[in-house]
Amino acid sequence: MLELFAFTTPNSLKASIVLEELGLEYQLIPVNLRQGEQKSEAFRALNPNAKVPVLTDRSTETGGEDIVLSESAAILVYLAEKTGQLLAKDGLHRAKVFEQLFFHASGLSPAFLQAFLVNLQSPPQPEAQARALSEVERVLGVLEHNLEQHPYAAGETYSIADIAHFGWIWRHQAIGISLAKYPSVIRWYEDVSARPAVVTAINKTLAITQ
Ligand SMILES: N[C@@H](CCC(=O)N[C@@H](CS)C(=O)NCC(=O)O)C(=O)O
Repeated sequence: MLELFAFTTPNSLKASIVLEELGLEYQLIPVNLRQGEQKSEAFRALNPNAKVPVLTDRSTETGGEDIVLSESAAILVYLAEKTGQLLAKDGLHRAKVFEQLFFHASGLSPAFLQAFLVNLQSPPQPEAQARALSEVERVLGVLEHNLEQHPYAAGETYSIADIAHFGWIWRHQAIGISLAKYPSVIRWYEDVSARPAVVTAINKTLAITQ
């Protein structure tokens, strides 16, 4: 049995999308970040870093050992490998997926998070906002260049790399970014948004706070 501890956030959405794409049954367990539930002792026992998402896998196929996993990229890789989908077993495509996942975790995700946090500051910090947005624009430019070459983030086929990027780009309006300058990103974003699994995951993620 799979459990996903999540909230209405970009990183949670990634985990929900991969579960829906793979057709896996899971229980969605809300962790209310606004009420600080991520800092509770019970949640810290699952993830000492006190952040969502967290996945637990209590499947019999894990040999009786419970798997508890944090970090959205690690969750994507774990579930892709568990099912043999959305990540090539070897070769160049696998390397390209990892290239995108590391770019995501070290570049795109921190840039979006920083811009999101700076936007929440009161009083507003225009200089910090401009600096954060310029880094978001830079990483979007990198993604645009990538998506000009092929339909998906890691090449010709949809993979967990697309799911990783989509999680944050889904929230571009919340940080005041327009995608208008990035036509290939728009083409890709519309394509991924229309996938039934992505629609379901977004609805479930939004429903946590509705
Ligand atoms: N690198 C982590 C980041 C996780 C993360 O930043 N989660 C945010 C929500 S998107 C969170 O739980 N924030 C609560 C907090 O920082 O107190 C991942 O990819 O899973």
